[in-house]
Amino acid sequence: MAYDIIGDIHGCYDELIQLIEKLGYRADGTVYRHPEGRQLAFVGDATDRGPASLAVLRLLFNLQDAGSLFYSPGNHCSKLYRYLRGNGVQLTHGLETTVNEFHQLSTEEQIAFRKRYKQFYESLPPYLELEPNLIVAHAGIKENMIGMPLSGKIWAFVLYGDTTGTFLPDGRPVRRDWAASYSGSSFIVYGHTPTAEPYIKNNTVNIDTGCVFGGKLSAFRYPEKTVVSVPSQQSYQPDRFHSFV
Ligand SMILES: [Mn+2]
Repeated sequence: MAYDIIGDIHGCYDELIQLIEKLGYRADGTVYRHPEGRQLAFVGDATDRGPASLAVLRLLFNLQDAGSLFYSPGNHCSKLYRYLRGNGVQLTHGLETTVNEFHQLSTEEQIAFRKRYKQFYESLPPYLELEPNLIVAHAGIKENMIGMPLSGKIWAFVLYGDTTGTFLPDGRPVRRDWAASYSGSSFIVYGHTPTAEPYIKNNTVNIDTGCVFGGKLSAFRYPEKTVVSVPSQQSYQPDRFHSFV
């Protein structure tokens, strides 16, 4: 199977549709299909910060209903899930934009959306094994975690990455570059940390090119190992981009 693995969308619905169409997919009812049978996959963080998080989710729900959703959950997906379950989470880091959209729905629509999102999230595996040697995990994964019994440690790594437990002055966690010491044979596609260009290192690629911060939305094509991008329509925030070198 051939895949187009899309990076962190964060509510950038227009850019998502442009990218899907640029990749050669065509609308078919409520989903998009590729004439050559390629499949869309996602590294997660579909929502928050951007202008149209619920529209992005509705497309993902449609793909799930059609039996063709390949989506690895991210930290923003987890936080929205906890919010919709009624857990006390802070409306910060972009969650407030998604919640604001949610509150514009009618009461009936809110009830239906809450139920549908819970169904969506609870069916997601922590990471995808698309092919025996192709893994998609939101913030990455260590070689010794692949195929192991699921644990809180594995969930924390795939959602939040290799964090040190310390924080930058602006509140963002300090992250280790786990890919720099990765030596596994599985090719790993991940996102979570925006970089100006896809960061390719040791059989891994970070495909989060910061669309919601004015970068671009990118897809990694497998098995070609090429990148297709569309420019962002959001305002450019250069301080949000990370450099691994
Ligand atoms: Mn993330």
